[in-house]
Amino acid sequence: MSKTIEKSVTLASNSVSTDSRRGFLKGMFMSVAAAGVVAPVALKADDAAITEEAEWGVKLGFPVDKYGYGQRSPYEHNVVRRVTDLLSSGDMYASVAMCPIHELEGGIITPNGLFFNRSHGGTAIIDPNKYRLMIHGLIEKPIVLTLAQLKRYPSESRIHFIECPANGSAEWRGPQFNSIQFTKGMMSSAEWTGVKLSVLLEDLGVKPEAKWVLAEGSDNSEMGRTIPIEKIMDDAMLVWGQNGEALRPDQGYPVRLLVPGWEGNLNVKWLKRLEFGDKPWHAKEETSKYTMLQPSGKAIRFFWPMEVNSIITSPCPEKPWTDLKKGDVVEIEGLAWSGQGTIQHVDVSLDGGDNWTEASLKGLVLPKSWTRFSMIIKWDGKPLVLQSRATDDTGNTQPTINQEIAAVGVESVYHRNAICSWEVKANGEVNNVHVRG
Ligand SMILES: Nc1nc2c(c(=O)[nH]1)N[C@H]1C(S)=C(S)[C@@H](COP(=O)(O)O)O[C@H]1N2
Ligand SMILES: [Mo]
Repeated sequence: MSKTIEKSVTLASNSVSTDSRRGFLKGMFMSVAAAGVVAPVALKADDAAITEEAEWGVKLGFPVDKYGYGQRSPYEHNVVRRVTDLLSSGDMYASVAMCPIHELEGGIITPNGLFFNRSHGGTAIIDPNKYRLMIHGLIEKPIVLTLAQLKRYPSESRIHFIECPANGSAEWRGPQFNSIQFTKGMMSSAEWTGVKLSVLLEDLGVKPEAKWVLAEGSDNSEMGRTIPIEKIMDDAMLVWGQNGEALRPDQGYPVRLLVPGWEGNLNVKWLKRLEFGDKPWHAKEETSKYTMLQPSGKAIRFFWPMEVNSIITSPCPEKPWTDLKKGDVVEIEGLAWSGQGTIQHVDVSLDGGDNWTEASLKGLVLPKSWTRFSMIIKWDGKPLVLQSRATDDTGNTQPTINQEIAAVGVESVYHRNAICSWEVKANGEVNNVHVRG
């Protein structure tokens, strides 16, 4: 069966037609430069950037005490979280502001102001002096902690992503948004600081019958999630630090639960209490949502870890190659992640999945973390279909769209981790497409 290319239907510049892949890819440039250096741009001697007349060079700048809390350059105003009506429940209190993952300047940390925000009842603003956390149920020493008491436990810092399992949920039946932010922006990553629950619970004592933990938020939605005790004791944390400062209100200030690698919704923000029990609670959300409906008509009810996944962040629909000239050397960059382990390798295809080359991993490679990958190519100006395919150290690899649909159908909202494709046109435009077949 020959493969076909489906175009996205929303935010796309033009048609929704289906091209034949064979004609589309004819004559594609396939050789990959082993290494390359982007040619320097020739500067003119009178370039404004290097003359004394530059306005910022002839007068004093801001005094050092202008901002007690520093601001980014006003020229970066376009780098913002974005919302779409199509993915909210009718208002902006139960909605999601998506992270511009293509605008992050390298590395695996999301600046706090750009961290995606998925909330069900708005952002609660909590007075840290009035904050209390109750830990009760099947606990030897049930307790109500102040923030100061909680912070007295030995802390540690860990880098983990949080991803809403609905990330990419609009794409099950075909490409929807011609945008990386709206297809993959329901995730972000931070260095979190807090106490491991295993450390805290050593002090409080968990009764042997305890099998499940109910985590409940104190926001308007009172979001409650139940989590098996094994995960709580393995690597779950109560965190108050986000990239070196207090959690942002959007992320659950002053304390949230961090459940590394598992569904975003389990990372309960504005945490009010943890109750230990011997069976799962039947929180409303849990029975009605966060399940995976399969082709058989049966749903998988508990499905927690986020699977191995990846996305090319440059180029992408918002970051096209329209300024490139034929023969330019260019870096293809992206993020890979797995909630089940550590990224082992990422392969990149320029031809819609027929041929693959291993990309290099850049910087830190950590478990349950974003991992940046890179491949440098010389682009000959011919159309490409770019794909990335990540594999983690549990041996799991991203499925093709067809493989994923064969396994779980298209009725699910959650846990879509099929290989993504960007079509690069000869003029450098980049479109979200689905390669089928
Ligand atoms: N108390 C509370 N916790 C919550 C939520 C919420 O609405 N209320 N939303 C959940 C969902 S669905 C996700 S995906 C993550 C999003 O985390 P973030 O907003 O810090 O990105 O928080 C989870 N924790
Ligand atoms: Mo979510």
